[in-house]
Amino acid sequence: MVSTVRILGTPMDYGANRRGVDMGPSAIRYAGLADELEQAGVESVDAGDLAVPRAEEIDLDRNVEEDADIWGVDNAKYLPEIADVSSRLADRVDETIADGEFPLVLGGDHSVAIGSLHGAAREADLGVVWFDAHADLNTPETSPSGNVHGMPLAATLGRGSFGEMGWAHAPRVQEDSIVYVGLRSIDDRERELVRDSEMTAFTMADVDERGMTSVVEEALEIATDGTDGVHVSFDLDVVEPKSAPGVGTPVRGGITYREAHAALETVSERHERDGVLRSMDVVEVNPILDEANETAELAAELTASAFGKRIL
Ligand code: 4U7
Ligand code: MN
Ligand code: MN
Ligand code: MN
Repeated sequence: MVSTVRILGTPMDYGANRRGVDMGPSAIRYAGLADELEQAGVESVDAGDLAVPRAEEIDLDRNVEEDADIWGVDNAKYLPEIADVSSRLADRVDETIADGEFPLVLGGDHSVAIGSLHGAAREADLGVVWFDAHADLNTPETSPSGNVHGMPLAATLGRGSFGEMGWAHAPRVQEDSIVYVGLRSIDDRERELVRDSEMTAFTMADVDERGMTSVVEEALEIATDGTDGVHVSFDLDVVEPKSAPGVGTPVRGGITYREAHAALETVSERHERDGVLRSMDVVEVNPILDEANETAELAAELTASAFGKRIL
């Protein structure tokens, strides 16, 4: 059983290349998240949304070169805004855990994970299971897009120029406790970074070969080894775009609707045995690109599976 789940909406889209992902938290709530959690037998409280200034309200004339002056970094769009939101989110996550509740962060683009991980790893050595089509390991130095949602794991690990950024780097997250599930779209320079890292990567080919349950069981073995708890980060683009069309960066060949449920049911089974789950985020839902809020509904259902909802 999970303690009371505290919903932390984080309507941030600075990290993504498409507007609309800032409406993710509303869409997931509208899709019935609270009911789904109730059906899972879990109590939840909604802490509302973190204040994220609208992109239209910030100075659009301010360009990347000015950011570079502030941070000594170019090629990381909206970095000062992301730093501000991340620090505030990290405080909320840390507070939630200190209050004995479970932080469920609703994104927003995947840059929200920088704050979730930072907060969850303040008082604990943290393992991570990262469900994603993408590796999200670019640094500003390697990123082909400059979009920070492709960089959160590099930020957490303090790689490249993130090493100087205390709001990003979370030293109690160790590389060898991070596990990917569902990878299938990796940039050329990023591929080397993943290969040379101590992270474990279960690609779609591994899911094909071994089946989702076995992959997630092993992912949890690795992420719990030598840590105090596990953060699950679920990027909806890990799912096949036919079942999850409302994402900014869809990639064919993803996990099926059923595999997605099996993955999170496996997480909840493990959690029921030994309480490994510490925090979670559900990210990249973009209702503007969705069909009839289907992706947000899936996000709500999957969250319930993670917290113990069963068919029978
Ligand atoms: B997501 C990309 F170049 N790798 O860095 C990049 F392909 O959070 C995509 O996983 C990143 O959705 C996708 O911009 C970020 C690109
Ligand atoms: Mn991602
Ligand atoms: Mn992704
Ligand atoms: Mn995406």
